[in-house]
Amino acid sequence: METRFFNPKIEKLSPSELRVLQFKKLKTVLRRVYQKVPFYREKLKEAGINLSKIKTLSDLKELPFTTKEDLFVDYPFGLLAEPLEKVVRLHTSSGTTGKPKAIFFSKKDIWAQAELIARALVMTGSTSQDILQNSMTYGLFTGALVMHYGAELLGMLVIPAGPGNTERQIELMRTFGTTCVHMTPSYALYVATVIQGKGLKPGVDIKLKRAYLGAEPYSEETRRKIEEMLKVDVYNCYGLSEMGGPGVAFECQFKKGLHLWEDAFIAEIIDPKTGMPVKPGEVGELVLTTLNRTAMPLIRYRTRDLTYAFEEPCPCGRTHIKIARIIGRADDMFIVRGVNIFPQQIEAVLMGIKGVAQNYQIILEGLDEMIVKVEIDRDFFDGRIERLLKLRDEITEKLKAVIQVRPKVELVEPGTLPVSEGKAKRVIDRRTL
Ligand code: DLL
Repeated sequence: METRFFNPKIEKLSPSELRVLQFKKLKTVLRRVYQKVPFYREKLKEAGINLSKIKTLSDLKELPFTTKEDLFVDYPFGLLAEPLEKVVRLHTSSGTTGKPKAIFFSKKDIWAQAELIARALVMTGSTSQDILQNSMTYGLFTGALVMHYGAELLGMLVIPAGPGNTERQIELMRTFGTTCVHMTPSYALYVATVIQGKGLKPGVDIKLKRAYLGAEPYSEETRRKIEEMLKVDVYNCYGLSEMGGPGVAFECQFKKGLHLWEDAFIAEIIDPKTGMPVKPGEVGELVLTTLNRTAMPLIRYRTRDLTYAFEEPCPCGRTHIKIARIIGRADDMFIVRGVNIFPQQIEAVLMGIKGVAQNYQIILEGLDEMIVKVEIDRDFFDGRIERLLKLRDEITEKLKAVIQVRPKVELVEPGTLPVSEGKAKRVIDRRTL
């Protein structure tokens, strides 16, 4: 694939030029939050920070973190750095506290994020001739609207399908010749299964070229499965509402790590326990500072997402740092019999096993029991019980080898487990511990 750029000047800045740009923007952001956001003024004062002492980018690590809890301190408007008349949009994202996080956008924020998306779409080979079926949820969730604006900025034809009603999704794909879709990976697996079940031929009846999948973690095995089933290139798209939604980091054509736009964010990877930077290439929590956002800038925001950075330059020519696909969220990790487990480890094992269909669920019960319910291909339910038992044993042993805990594996027919159109809920914890 030929490498094209939406904003070549910025995308190809040399690493040293990028650092200069970041530092210049950082100074402006710090000055703004100090003047305009009482919460940050107090926080910086409390930490004894004198902004004139911030002389290089590495001084950033002297500044205090912003946490999800901080978003609720002067809820909902307390972190605004612009007067309300300059704020044009609200998005929310469910928090751990029950109240949703309220994230505000100025006009500038909306178009700045749209540009990050447009860059990413071009980076993966899309052009204004492509037709994007946007099957994320429209509404308070950033997923659909933010992508929508980015795709329109590039000039794509956007079909604002929203999620669900899979029959209609397929109908839209066939009628309008959809070439790209944007959805969650769990929904993409489901749609792929329905397309297969109808006997439709990808490439013939359905002309998809690219699937932009994000909003929840997924494994390389899931990517491969969707690519095979739909005959598409799957690109991973990462983002979070607090940073403007999707488009914070995105895979290029080489699919080896996600470029994180460093003219828009400063990324740090820290040890979640100590708050100190990890060694290059080590896994840690991603911490982001916004450089462009005007309505609600955030300094050293702890995403709770675990990843690592790639050191080597990317053959696509973009200089912006690459992060690995999100390994898990610190919040999603669960502990069974003393072992730390991420749902994604289980997903990676399952999606690599022949016979496993698209859906699974993890149930934690009793004192510390772990049940993994797995949908498997329909032809396994043909009465040959030994074949079923063999598959069950294979799944159990492969899971045990990776997660160190032997789960109880239950095989179920395809279509039995709940399908999520938005983010999948993989773990149900009913333990009585
Ligand atoms: O999920 C924004 C988004 C929409 C990203 C559409 C990509 C596509 P939130 O609802 O605020 O925003 O949830 C953010 O979702 O901190 C991650 O834990 C997780 N997440 C998002 N993208 C990915 C991804 C949107 N590609 C939270 N891989 C983040 C893994 C992801 N996890």
